[in-house]
Amino acid sequence: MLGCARLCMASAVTGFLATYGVDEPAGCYDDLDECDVLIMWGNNPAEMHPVLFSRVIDRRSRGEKLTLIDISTRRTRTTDSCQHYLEMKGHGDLAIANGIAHLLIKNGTYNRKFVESFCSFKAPDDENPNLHGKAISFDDYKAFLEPYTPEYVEELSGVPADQIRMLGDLFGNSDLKITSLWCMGMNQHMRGTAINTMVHGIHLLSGHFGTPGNAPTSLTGQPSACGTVREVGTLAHALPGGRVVADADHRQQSEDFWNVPAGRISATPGYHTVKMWESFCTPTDKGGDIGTIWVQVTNPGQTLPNLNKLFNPKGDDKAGLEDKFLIVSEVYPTATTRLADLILPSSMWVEKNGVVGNSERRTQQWFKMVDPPGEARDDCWQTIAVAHELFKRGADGMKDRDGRFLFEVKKDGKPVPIWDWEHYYDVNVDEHLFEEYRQFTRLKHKDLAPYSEYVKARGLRWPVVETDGQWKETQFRFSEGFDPYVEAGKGIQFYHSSTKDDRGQIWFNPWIAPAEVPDNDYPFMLCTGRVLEHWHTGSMTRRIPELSRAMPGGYVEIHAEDAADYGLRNGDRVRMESRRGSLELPVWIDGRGKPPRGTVFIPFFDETLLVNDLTLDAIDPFSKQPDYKKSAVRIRKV
Ligand SMILES: Nc1nc2c(c(=O)[nH]1)N[C@H]1C(S)=C(S)[C@@H](COP(=O)(O)OP(=O)(O)OC[C@H]3O[C@@H](n4cnc5c(=O)[nH]c(N)nc54)[C@H](O)[C@@H]3O)O[C@H]1N2
Ligand SMILES: Nc1nc2c(c(=O)[nH]1)N[C@H]1C(S)=C(S)[C@@H](COP(=O)(O)OP(=O)(O)OC[C@H]3O[C@@H](n4cnc5c(=O)[nH]c(N)nc54)[C@H](O)[C@@H]3O)O[C@H]1N2
Ligand SMILES: [Mo]
Repeated sequence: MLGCARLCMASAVTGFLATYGVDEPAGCYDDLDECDVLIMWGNNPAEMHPVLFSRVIDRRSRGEKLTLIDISTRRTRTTDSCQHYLEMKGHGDLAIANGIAHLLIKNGTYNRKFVESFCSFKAPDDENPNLHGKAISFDDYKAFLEPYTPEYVEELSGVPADQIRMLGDLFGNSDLKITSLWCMGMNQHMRGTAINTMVHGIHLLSGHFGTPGNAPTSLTGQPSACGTVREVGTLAHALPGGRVVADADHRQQSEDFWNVPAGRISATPGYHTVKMWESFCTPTDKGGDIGTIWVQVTNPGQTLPNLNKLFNPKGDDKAGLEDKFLIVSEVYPTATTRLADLILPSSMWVEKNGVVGNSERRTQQWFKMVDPPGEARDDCWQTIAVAHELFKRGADGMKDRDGRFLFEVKKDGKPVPIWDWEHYYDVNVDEHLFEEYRQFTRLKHKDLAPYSEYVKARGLRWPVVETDGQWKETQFRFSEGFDPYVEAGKGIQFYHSSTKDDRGQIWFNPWIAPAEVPDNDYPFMLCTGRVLEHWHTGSMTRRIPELSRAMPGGYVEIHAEDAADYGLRNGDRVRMESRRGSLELPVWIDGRGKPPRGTVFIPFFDETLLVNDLTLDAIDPFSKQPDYKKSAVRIRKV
């Protein structure tokens, strides 16, 4: 079964694990109300997190002084609101982060007390590559950073040395409160884990951490990517509550909570998303050992990288795929339902109960508002109904330790036939699932309150701990006075530290070039992403007439001088070609976004113009997340 988290938040997860030993941000949205400086590291919140961004812009309208800095590979609507625009090349962020650390150390403006009390240093272990790398000393760290002078950083990143010095001065000023935000620019990155750790690292090194307004905050893309993916453990290697399948204790704890026989959970992690699809799209006799995939709430036929390799095999490679079976639960016809063998119509969010968890650790609950149309059914019901059908046929996997149906739910002591749609809403299935899951949350101090508290509170940030009969949420994790799990007198305590000494890890990682860079054959760098009007693949938003009229179809943004070189005017059609595929699109010069010379941008919402025919499927070695932001392409006028 598949969701899309690997394509979105995997590098953020590995970045948190490598830094703090536990996933998810320490800060919260209150930081946006408190900070003096807000740095966007290659994300475009004016379009992608517009509600949150308006909270920042409102402060300005009220006359508050706030410095906004956009570090980006192209001008966006976010740039328009920022005092500083630092235009970098792809992967320039690796050099910039090292440049800031270099200056903090060289100028003696790093926070020595914070570092000595709460941090250790790490570098990649080249002999035995692993997420936790190897310990290094402060002197090693200093030596590694030595080459990253502002001038060298300018050479690597394209950002002028003076602007690197400006960042160094800001981080070196302990009177300022600095919040960093990032999203896909840093996660969809061949060194996504590395750059995530490095931005955490400069906040730790400078001590801009753990007080309101001082926070390195990874924004989630999918509104519930924290809750329904990371916390509940739906990545292939994960189990709920921060557990992993590779750990025998974690498997046993999960088997106990679920009351399933010991040994039920396989010790071998499942395939990560890209590998899973490669296997599904490879004939069984050629090693493609996945025969069936059930897709819910994602549209991989449009959103996976390098689609041609997966879904449009040529000649011989096509044979042998006849026995593969694709099940898709969807609300609308999409690029993926077109590939499906079986389509299951699904209810949408307002048509069912739900619980989500957002970027700031806030868990929220809602009740169904309208009935689903026709034969559309809740995804959760579909899962339970299929599980019950398997149970009826005697499948062991659908039985618990006592031989009962895995998803048995009782009311007044009697099981309710929730697999029968007529009875699904006789009980609140969500509440039962939530209470079962709640037991899992304590291991990593991500404690949740009982379901009924969320009905009352409309959202609480974990850890939520009961004190004096009150369920209290946590604004700032690891920080004394806020986080109930920090021991008195500690100040800051990274209580899940990977080095088991309450310390966070400050990483050195070298700059490296992107997996594919422009050359004579493919002279342009292609970045892909989103627009305000559409949600990802546009399956929902393109059906809304106002949005569709405002942003009707795909296009390629190109710099005016590059356009002139190719004799292109606005609206002219071009053929964009990469080593993997080609696509014909209209050009947009000085449009919504403005890519610098030598780069182009294509949004991915238009299912008639699949930009993922062009994108590269290179992945980060630890997070396995693809880099959709850097593919080499060429342009032909048609
Ligand atoms: N309206 C709307 N809002 C959305 C979504 C939507 O589809 N529509 N999707 C949601 C989801 S799931 C997500 S993931 C977010 C995405 O939100 P964002 O990450 O803000 O948006 P993208 O358009 O994916 O990313 C574009 C940015 O990547 C940066 N970039 C390119 N290369 C690099 C690099 O090497 N390093 C760095 N640091 N940056 C680089 C560019 O500067 C560019 O601004 O938006 C969420 N919000
Ligand atoms: N080129 C390129 N590709 C990318 C990215 C990029 O930046 N560039 N970004 C990547 C990222 S960060 C993300 S998050 C992914 C997003 O990739 P996807 O998750 O594949 O994209 P969505 O359009 O959000 O797909 C969700 C689908 O679920 C359906 N749906 C909505 N509600 C329900 C429901 O309740 N039940 C069911 N069963 N279906 C429902 C919608 O109609 C929609 O088709 O794309 C990734 N792909
Ligand atoms: Mo995403």
